[in-house]
Amino acid sequence: MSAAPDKACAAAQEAAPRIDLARLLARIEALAQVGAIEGGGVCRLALSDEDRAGRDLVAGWMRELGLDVTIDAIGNVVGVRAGREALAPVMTGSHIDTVRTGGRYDGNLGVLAGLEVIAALNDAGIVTRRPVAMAFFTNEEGARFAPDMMGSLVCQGGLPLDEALRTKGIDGTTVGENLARIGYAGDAPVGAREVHAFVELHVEQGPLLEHEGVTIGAVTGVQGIHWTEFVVEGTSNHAGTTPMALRHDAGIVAMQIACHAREVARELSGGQLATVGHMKLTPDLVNVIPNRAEFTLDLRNTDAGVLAEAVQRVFAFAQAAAQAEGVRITHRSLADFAPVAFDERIVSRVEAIARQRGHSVRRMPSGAGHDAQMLARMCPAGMIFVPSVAGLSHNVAEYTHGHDIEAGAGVLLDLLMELAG
Ligand code: HGY
Ligand code: MN
Ligand code: MN
Repeated sequence: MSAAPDKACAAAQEAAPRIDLARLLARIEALAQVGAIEGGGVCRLALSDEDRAGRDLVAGWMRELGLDVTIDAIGNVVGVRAGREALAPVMTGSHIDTVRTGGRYDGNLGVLAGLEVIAALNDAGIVTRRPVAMAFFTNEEGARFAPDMMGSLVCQGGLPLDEALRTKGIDGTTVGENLARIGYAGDAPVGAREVHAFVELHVEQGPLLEHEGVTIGAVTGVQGIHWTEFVVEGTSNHAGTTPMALRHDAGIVAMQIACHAREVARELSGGQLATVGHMKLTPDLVNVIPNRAEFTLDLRNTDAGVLAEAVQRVFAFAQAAAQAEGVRITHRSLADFAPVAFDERIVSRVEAIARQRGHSVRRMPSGAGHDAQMLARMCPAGMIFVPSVAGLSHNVAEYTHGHDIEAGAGVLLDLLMELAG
């Protein structure tokens, strides 16, 4: 009886897996048609009909590739490719929900590159020792339902499922209602799955890599994120008959706080960031002093101490400004995440593999929040960045060159294979 080919021989027969860029770009293009908006961007707010359509498309691709697909109670969708041994999987993934003026790469690239890695392993007939999983998490953006990274946060145990399901969005409906409405209130328990390691490929969404001409970012961590919703209540009155000294103008206090937040960001060291992205005045009419102002404040910093100081200074100013104008101010936290450091073993492997593949690489923190920062609470996690043209994101003109996508997906492939043995 001829000797069975030994492992080395069998291994030699397996072609080395490779990223098929055309296939990956075709999927990016196809997904970008779901919720497509003027200018080449995408609007797929979490749990919207467009999000459902995107989910159906990607989950269909996952099943076509033979993955065992499960949907958990917060709507996270995970596909697992079996390994030789029934061990905790190595996972990759990101999100496919977008902001209202989203691009086609934010989140989507990480999910579809994960899918491409699965396809490459299938094509090469490779069976890794550990299972390889790929996922898309619910409501990473937090633009409709706060906080951001909601699905991965619930999965990790940082936000109770029932609290997440009760969360009201900017349109007054809840996460639970919408999850059921789009048919993604899954029956798999949240957070039941052990994960051996997690790696997320994502566009940088900032200007650094392009500015320095570097192809790969070995992401060291994610900066702290602090979101607050303020409501200011004053007295509506006639714009033409009310003397300035007698006003209780909710709108001007909101605007003073927004301007002060920018001043604090300028004065503080360490790259403090401040953004007022949403502001709504009531009754929102040209000749009526607003009696209500609602606005959000997004404060971020890689340094937790400086971030805390920024919060303290803006909040103190807000109280004083409200008192001076004789209006009432209340606030509620929408998100409060400390800075996260990724696992040095993952960061250094991203660096080394990028170099082995002949790419320039640099270490850098992430300005944006990502699902990887939540997975980092439960397993070794890290991220791979690729350049964003003109540093644009959360903008329909968001773009990343094909050769950079291929580079990032190649590093992801090698790292996942290494981690999965
Ligand atoms: O806001 C963020 O950083 C992310 O886009 N959710
Ligand atoms: Mn993202
Ligand atoms: Mn985003």
